[in-house]
Amino acid sequence: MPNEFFPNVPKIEYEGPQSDNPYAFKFYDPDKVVAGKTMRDHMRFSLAYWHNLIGTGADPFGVGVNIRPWLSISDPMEQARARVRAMFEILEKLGLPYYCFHDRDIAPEGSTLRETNRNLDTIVNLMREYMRSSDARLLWGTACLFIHPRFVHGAATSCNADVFAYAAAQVKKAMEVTHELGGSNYVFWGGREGYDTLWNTDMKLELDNMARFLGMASDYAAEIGFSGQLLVEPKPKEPTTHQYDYDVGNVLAFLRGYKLDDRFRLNVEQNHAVLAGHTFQHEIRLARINNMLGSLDANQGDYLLGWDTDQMTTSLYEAVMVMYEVLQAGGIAPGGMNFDAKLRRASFEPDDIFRGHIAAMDTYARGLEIADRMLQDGTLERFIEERYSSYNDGIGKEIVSGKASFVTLEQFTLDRGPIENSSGRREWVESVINQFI
Ligand code: XUL
Ligand code: CO
Repeated sequence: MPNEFFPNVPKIEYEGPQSDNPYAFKFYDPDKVVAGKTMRDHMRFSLAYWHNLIGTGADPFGVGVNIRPWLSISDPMEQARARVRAMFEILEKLGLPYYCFHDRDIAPEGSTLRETNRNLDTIVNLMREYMRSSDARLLWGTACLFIHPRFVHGAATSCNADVFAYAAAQVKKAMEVTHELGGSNYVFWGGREGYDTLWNTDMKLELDNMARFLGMASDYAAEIGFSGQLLVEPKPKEPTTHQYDYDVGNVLAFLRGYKLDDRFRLNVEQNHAVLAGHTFQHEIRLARINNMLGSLDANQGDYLLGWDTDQMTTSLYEAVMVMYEVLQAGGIAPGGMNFDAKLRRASFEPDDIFRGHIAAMDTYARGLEIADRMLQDGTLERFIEERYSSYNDGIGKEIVSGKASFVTLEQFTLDRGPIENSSGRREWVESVINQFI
């Protein structure tokens, strides 16, 4: 077990709800079987490289505060190597089975793309070395198309064709290294794909180009034999005023409109759902019923702040919503639950990385057990079935089987008496959930 950067943190074990050990799981018991699968296999938890190995805790009002010994190494490649060591120490100590990264998180840019790719290869080889003696696997890779100044106007939706070309070349390489590391998925988050004002924007060209870009990417994935899922991650705003991949509904329509929907699925994130004015449950449900649910960025936004706070999930209610949908989807694999989450700025000690992940892992573990009990009991599902039972026979059956038309529906209705409705019983339904919690 590596023990270089977090000497005070032991391997985190399950100790049960009575434990007061901050470095122990209270509810996440990886080998415990729930609904026919171990908790480990249900959750497929993943570490986000950027928040944990790169994040400094800087915000628009203040400098970085995080104590991260590896960040003080001045040689960029040496620092990149140290970050890999720190990551594997975190993964092993937490027993996290997966990790995710952006290409530029793991290795620094050189002066040309060729030099940058060389740096990337060096670090990817090092990661492959570590993976030989670790159980941790790559959940997904992605490309950072938003930090460097060249992406000031976006990447695939930039007004500058040279930038489109650069982004394509960068994603080509990012897909190759994801494939080399055995990644299960590849993610497209449209970093700056959007606009600040329509008064300077050719929206039609930008959207067409974004579709062209995704089309080329999926062609290239096939060319190199990458059989993992390709995932688009919706987000409505930040950093642009309007991001094109607004929410699940919007991405779904976009992919269908450009005939890309059979090649992509969705990576759905709680905080992005909230920014779009939806619950996470809404976004997961919409993806699920359209067979587009690919993976989850498992975090939590602050309901009082209007930006992407990317917090560790500690709300049990949120976790129940998530696991209720995931169980009904038949699981999240080959996706996973990636902690695209950072610690609050005031939680700056290295050990907070562990406390934060333990908190979130325990929250989802409880969510899983509660959702499983709810589904086994079936009270809510029976209520829903009964609520829509008018579509099981008579005129309802004619409607859903496609036999009805406006003419037959008029004939059915013209001489009928008043219609009777039943209560939706929202308060009772929500109280049933509380009984399980
Ligand atoms: C940004 C965000 C990204 C993606 C990966 O809000 O969620 O970190 O998950 O690019
Ligand atoms: Co995300």
